[in-house]
Amino acid sequence: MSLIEQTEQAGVVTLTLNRPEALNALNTDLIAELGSVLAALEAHAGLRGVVLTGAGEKAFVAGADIAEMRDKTPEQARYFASQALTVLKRLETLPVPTVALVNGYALGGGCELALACDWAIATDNAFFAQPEVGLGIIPGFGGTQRLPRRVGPAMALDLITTGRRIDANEALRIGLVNRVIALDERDATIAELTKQFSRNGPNAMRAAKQAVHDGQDQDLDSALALETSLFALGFAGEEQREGMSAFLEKRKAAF
Ligand code: CO8
Repeated sequence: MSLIEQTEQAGVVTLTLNRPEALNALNTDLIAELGSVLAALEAHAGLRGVVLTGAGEKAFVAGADIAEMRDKTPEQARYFASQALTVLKRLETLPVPTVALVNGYALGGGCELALACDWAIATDNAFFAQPEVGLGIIPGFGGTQRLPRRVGPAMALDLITTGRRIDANEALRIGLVNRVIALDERDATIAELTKQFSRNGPNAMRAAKQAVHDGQDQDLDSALALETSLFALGFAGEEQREGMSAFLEKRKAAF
């Protein structure tokens, strides 16, 4: 049975993680299915964006599956983490904007999954935490690296070493999420994102994501040179001509 529901509107795909009996906790099967779904999306030429959310109202993802992890040896834990990290890398490098729509609990691996998306929206019942130290482990799904890059090292270490839960408003204040919405605004928010992503130049969105992501790991001058290359490349295809002509002709661009 599928653990991920997939719907698509105008090239924007919504992936809904659906393992209700464990509050969508990430076990081997769910991680493998996410990997397969992402591999198929990589080959989707008309893809404009991806929204990742959790089924129901209570949880985005309540972490990695603790029952599955408890008896692992260090070698098995390393394998589990490395498989999962490969899937997250796939998500992070999808060439389209990706948004985590965090409904309810995003704990441990759930928070780390949200961090692998380009940005995040929280519903007003969301809670975030990295509670791993309370289980006698550290975050192993990228949390020690992506969380400090998102909120700064001091705030990341506050969350990681206390394991404390923060609500949606605190997540907004520290920059872990970009917006907070009411839980019942979920569908409308996805519809709005779909409208926005589908009216923009698809190649421009891809290039913008590449510039931001690749630039993060470079010094400023190299990163600006990368931006200039990608900016110039944008003038090589039909998209730029159509976008600018549409503006000048006072019509909607047909991308
Ligand atoms: N793993 C396995 N099962 C879980 C998990 C989980 N992370 N979270 C919830 N469940 C299960 C519960 O065991 C329960 O099952 P059952 O009905 O069979 O008893 C069911 O989901 C419902 O949960 P609760 O009854 O506990 O619901 P509550 O409303 O009382 O509490 C909470 C909800 C607060 C979310 C609570 O379930 C909880 O604290 N869950 C664990 C949260 C946690 O510690 N997450 C971090 C896990 S560690 C981690 O993510 C490490 C990531 C690094 C791994 C690297 C490789 C992937």
